[in-house]
Order: sequence, then C-alpha cells, then structure tokens
Amino acid sequence: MIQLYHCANARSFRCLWLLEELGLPYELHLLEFPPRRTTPDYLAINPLGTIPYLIDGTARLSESVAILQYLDSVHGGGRFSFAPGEDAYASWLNWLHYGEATLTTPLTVVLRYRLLEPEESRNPAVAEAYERIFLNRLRLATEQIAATPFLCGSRFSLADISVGYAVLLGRTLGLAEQMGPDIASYWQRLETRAGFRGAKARQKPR
Ligand SMILES: N[C@@H](CCC(=O)N[C@@H](CS)C(=O)NCC(=O)O)C(=O)O
Repeated sequence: MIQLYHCANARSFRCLWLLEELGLPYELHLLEFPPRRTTPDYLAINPLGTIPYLIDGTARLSESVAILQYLDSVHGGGRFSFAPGEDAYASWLNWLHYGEATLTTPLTVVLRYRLLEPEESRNPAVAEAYERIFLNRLRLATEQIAATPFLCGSRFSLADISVGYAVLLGRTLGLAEQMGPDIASYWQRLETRAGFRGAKARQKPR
C-alpha cells in the first residue's frame, strides 16, 4: 500500500490531491507541522524531516512534483501527463516545475518571515519583497489561464496541481485579491474538483 506523510495544506497536499484524483488506495500519515519538531521519530523515515514523503514498495520520494510524476506514470497510466511528441509536452513540463521552483519558493519566504519565525525574528520588509516577487512571477500563469481553462488547454493535468498548490498557499497568505480575477476563476475550477475536495476532506483530523 502507498504511504504518504503529510501535514495539512503543506506541499504534500499536491500528492494527496493526485491520489484522490486517481482514486488510488493509500495510507495517510497526518503529522503536525513542522514534523522535525512535533514528530522526532519521523527523522528515521525521512532524514530531511520535510514533507511530503512517499513510500511505495522500494520507492522513496521526498519532492512533491517528483511524486506527482511518479504516481501518475507508475499508477495512473499517465492520465494527467503529456508525453514527448504531444504538442503541450514542453510547456506542461515547464508549468509543472514552475509551480514549485518559481512560484512556491518565494511564498515560503513570505510564510517564514511573516508567520513562522518567532516574533522578534520576523521581517515584514523581506515578506513584502517576496510577496511582490511571487505576484510578478504569477503573471505568466495568469496570461495562460486567461486564454485556456487549464494551463495546458482544456485538459486538467499535473501542472494544474503543481501551480494550483502555489495558488492555495498564496490564498492562505491573504493574496487572493492581488492574484486577480483570472486566477480567482481558475481557482474555482480547481477547488470544485472532486479530487481536490476529497483531499481536503481526507486531511481533516479524525
Ligand atoms: N521542494 C520540496 C520542498 C519540501 C519542503 O520544504 N516541505 C516543507 C513543507 S511545505 C517542510 O517540510 N518544511 C518543514 C521543515 O523544513 O522542517 C517539495 O516540493 O516537496
């Protein structure tokens, strides 16, 4: 059985969302954030102490976007991927990694310097600067999403899960209005999906 280590609404949400989209059986280990402090035993499973962490037989993965690619290719028949030779392949691959590397990275700096650091180490100027970097970088996705329902046309794909998570985090940080109306409509298309709702329901403590 696939095992996913997850903290509510952290990057591991991408993996949970895909597991629900694919309807795969899995065991969810819901941890309190940050696991390196709340669950010291977790370091024996993932020495990095980060989430997500996925175990599937002998496979061990700690990168959320790699987990998306792994699950969809190994267990999903590539349902949410584009293959080399398809027109959208290059842009799909780029959006997939843009969601984590270009969009989520600056948001984690905002999260840290606005909310996570102890009061005396917070830094509003750094948080604001990285918020602006995120909003500027989001323009590329905004232009695309104004033209097509999903990032690679009319077909929902892993790229939407990757970028959709950055939008989720941006909204959590209070940036919904600043992301603009095109991202707001895109968000509505994402959050009303059965897979997204299933993931939200599954991460609620029981
Ligand atoms: N690039 C990795 C980043 C993983 C990561 O840094 N996860 C954060 C949560 S979103 C984490 O575990 N932070 C806690 C820590 O570093 O102790 C991914 O996409 O999965």
